[in-house]
Amino acid sequence: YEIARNQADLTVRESLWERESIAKPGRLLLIDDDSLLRSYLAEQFQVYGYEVDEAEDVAEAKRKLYDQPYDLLLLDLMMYPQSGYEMFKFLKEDPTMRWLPLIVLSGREDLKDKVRCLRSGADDYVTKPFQFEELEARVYNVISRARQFESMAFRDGLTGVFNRRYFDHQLLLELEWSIRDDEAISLAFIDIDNFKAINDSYGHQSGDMVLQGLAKILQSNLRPTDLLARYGGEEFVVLMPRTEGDQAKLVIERVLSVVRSETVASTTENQFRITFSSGIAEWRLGMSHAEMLRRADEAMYQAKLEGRNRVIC
Ligand code: GH3
Ligand code: MG
Ligand code: MG
Ligand code: MG
Repeated sequence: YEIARNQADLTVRESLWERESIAKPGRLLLIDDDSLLRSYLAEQFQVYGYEVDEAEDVAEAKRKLYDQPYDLLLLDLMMYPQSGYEMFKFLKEDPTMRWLPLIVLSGREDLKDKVRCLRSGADDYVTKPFQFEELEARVYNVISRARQFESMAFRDGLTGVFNRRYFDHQLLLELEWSIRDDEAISLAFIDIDNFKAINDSYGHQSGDMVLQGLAKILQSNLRPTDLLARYGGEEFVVLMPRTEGDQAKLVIERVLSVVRSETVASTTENQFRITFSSGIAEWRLGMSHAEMLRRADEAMYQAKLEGRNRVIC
């Protein structure tokens, strides 16, 4: 495995990470019974900025997978006592690991093996001996595509904030964590006031721009730990961990005063200003996630009834 590292190329890649502030190219799990090869690969990938973990057999790989998340698995086929094919079965059965990126790195050059692995869900198949630069480029591509796909599946296409599916999933987790740590958590429903009028008077495209503009203002005025999502047409939700109801009300009121004072979107002819109404629900003992959503929604309707452009807890 003596492969000269291309220093120039590496420098380019390193400065790319810094410029784009991509934290790490990825966390890899190397599954191979050949300890020499594992240490060689670990060292090389680390030079390229990857975090690397090793497993010497399928059983150890399974343990590590339950322990922490990985961006990609590099899998050997010929291993003892279980072959790499056992890994495919294991991954397929667990919905959280079904789509884990995987590249087979094997000495087997049979067409049958290659096809079988690709059909079982491998993203790529590289035969030994290999050139490290080529392997790294393939690993990099597979991880980038997986990240791209993930961000598309969890984000709202118009505004770029999280979508409802992701929010619902995250709400369950965050509630569990708050209950376990005995901490407060609050949820805000935000609904634009008289939004239909913008669509009716200026067209759907202007309406879309307003939604994008509001999403931007919300995102930049919330804390990094707050979870913002577009929940419906002109409805956004914000989940605020470690935040009590009154604090959450202050946060959303502050955001509302920013929204009130700014132009959320503009065309050559028009500048759009909006307000919103918001309802807050603080989690209470025994409350389900559905009830929390319902309460925030009810409070939001109360805000509409009381004249809009306000926050009710
Ligand atoms: P209220 O203050 O009571 O909330 O009044 P409203 O007009 O905001 O509420 P209503 O529910 O009557 O109207 C919401 C409108 O949002 C209707 C729908 O056409 C529009 N809408 C929903 N999704 C989108 C979208 O993606 N783009 C645009 N431009 N409009 C959307
Ligand atoms: Mg082997
Ligand atoms: Mg609405
Ligand atoms: Mg509305």
